Amino acid sequence: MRRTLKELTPISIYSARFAFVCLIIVLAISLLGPCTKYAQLNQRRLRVGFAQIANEGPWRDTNTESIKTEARRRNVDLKFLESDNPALKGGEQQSGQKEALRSFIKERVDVIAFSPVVETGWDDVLNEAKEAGIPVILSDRGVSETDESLIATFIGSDFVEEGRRAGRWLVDEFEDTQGTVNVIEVEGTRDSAPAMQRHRGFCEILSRPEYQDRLRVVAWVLGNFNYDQAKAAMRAFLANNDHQPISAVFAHSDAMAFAAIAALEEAGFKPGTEIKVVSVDATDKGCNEIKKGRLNCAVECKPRLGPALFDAAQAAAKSMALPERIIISEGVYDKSNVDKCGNE
Ligand code: GYE
Repeated sequence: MRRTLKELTPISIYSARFAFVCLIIVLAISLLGPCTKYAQLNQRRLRVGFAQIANEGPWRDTNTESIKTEARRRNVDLKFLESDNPALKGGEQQSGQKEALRSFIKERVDVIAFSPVVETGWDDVLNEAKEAGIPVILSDRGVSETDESLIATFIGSDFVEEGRRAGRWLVDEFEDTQGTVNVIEVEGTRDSAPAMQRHRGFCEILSRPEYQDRLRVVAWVLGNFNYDQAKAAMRAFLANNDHQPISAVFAHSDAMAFAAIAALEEAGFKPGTEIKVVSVDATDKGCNEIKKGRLNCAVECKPRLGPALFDAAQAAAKSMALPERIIISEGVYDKSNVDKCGNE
């Protein structure tokens, strides 16, 4: 039997009102639900975990400084862990970086960022971060063979284009040279994104039909992005090289170019004049080497990623959509524009 409001006893009026108020509260909570996390985020500091590669030279110094400075500037609670042995090869550093990532997952940071020392073998830990609901940003180096949903975004350079730029500079430099120019490529960490992609871009230019036979890579020297290792490898190559006249060196990083320059000088060559040297990075030290005339060209790879990284981290923490790749625009420096080198 249906009863009108009038017929309801005071008790049942109260319970109907109570039920109504409860309904409103439940509705309000459910509507606010998705926003409360962000409201909390606005009230407390953003927690970001960053797993850095071991410091292998001036590029990494500036990169780390940029990340730490920007975190301080934005009052971000940054947990910064870095591998401590730059002599370790890529694969050997990977387990330490994974441990760092797992500690961030355990601490339930808001966002994880890292610079993967090598390109492959990250899927397990990336899946763990995804299950924990923590977005992951790749900083400076990328990963391959990975489900895109595991990564919020990549921030860094177009390494293939950097390799192409180095190739184009050398091709132009030797435009009027008769015969084939022999080049040594000093390679960064095997299986790392910058080494593989810079190599690919460089070869792409050298093997273009219009440049065929102009330049040829006659030896690959493994420097592991490390000054000491590059110097030892370059010394060993020069000591055993009694048959190939070398006219150019392409080093995948400034630090390895400095090592090659030192080994060439020790062996009695004149880097910069007799042997042209091209590197990637254009760190302040690289720009100075151009001024000194021992380095001929530095393809820029910007290390100051802090501001872009924390813009992305703040957006990722709020589940905002980010582009798959955030690519930093970069230049090429040689003696013609060295005054602009290292300005950013
Ligand atoms: O070019 C090199 C460093 O990952 C882009 O790593 C970075 C590279 C940089 O060792 O100097």
